[in-house]
Amino acid sequence: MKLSEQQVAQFREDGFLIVENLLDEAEIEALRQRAEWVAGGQSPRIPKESFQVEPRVAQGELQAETYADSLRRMSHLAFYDDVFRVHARNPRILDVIESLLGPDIKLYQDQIFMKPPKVGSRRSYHQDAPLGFHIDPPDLVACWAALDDATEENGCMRMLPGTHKFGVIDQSDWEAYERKSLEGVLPGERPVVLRAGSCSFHHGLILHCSTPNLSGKRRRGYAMHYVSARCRFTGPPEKNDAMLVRGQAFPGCI
Ligand SMILES: O=C(O)CCC(=O)C(=O)O
Repeated sequence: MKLSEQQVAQFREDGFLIVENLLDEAEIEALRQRAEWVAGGQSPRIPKESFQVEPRVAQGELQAETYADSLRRMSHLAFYDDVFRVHARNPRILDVIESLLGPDIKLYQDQIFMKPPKVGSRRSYHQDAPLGFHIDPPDLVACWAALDDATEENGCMRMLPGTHKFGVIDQSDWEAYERKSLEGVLPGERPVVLRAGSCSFHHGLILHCSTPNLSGKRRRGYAMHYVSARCRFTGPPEKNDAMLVRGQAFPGCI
């Protein structure tokens, strides 16, 4: 399932790439059921810090029908739970990542963005790599797997192709993109519409956002942030719990 040269070239040009139907129905269903179980508070292993409630629910402005439908995201699941760990090591995903990052790969973090119906909020424009990843160089690629169909109505991600070539930009520039985006569709902006089971892969420096879920349908997406195991880790060593998922680790690196 390695990418073709053309797909790699497209990723290098645009900063993202869609691979349709990468996961089969059984894999998606196993992830959905496990996500439901975890969101229902039934896993004794996943700590409460892994759960983030939608801000407007937390502030009492909105109510969700269930706790699961109040959640914005659940993080670091593959580090505690076998079903998510199997997904993190899925050879079809890792083949794609290897085509983009090389043979030595670690999982840095993973998050299910729950985007519940009516309640799921916007994620403003940002780049991933500067958000506390502490790696040099920022060789980071995210695999975002659609657990439900992701549409413009239920708040799919939106990418600004080519912006990964800017390098790390100032957060005030992210905010400028965000302000303009709230006024209307930005020039070149592309909605990442995906059928459940399809995955998008995005570069750690591409500018992207996701819109609120205005629909009555869920939009869960499982984002795995992979890094090259050859990156230097620039944070405190005790914060480095990245998990080797393919190839080898190197001394002094993440
Ligand atoms: O799923 C979302 O709403 C946001 C995802 C995102 O920003 C990411 O995976 O980097």
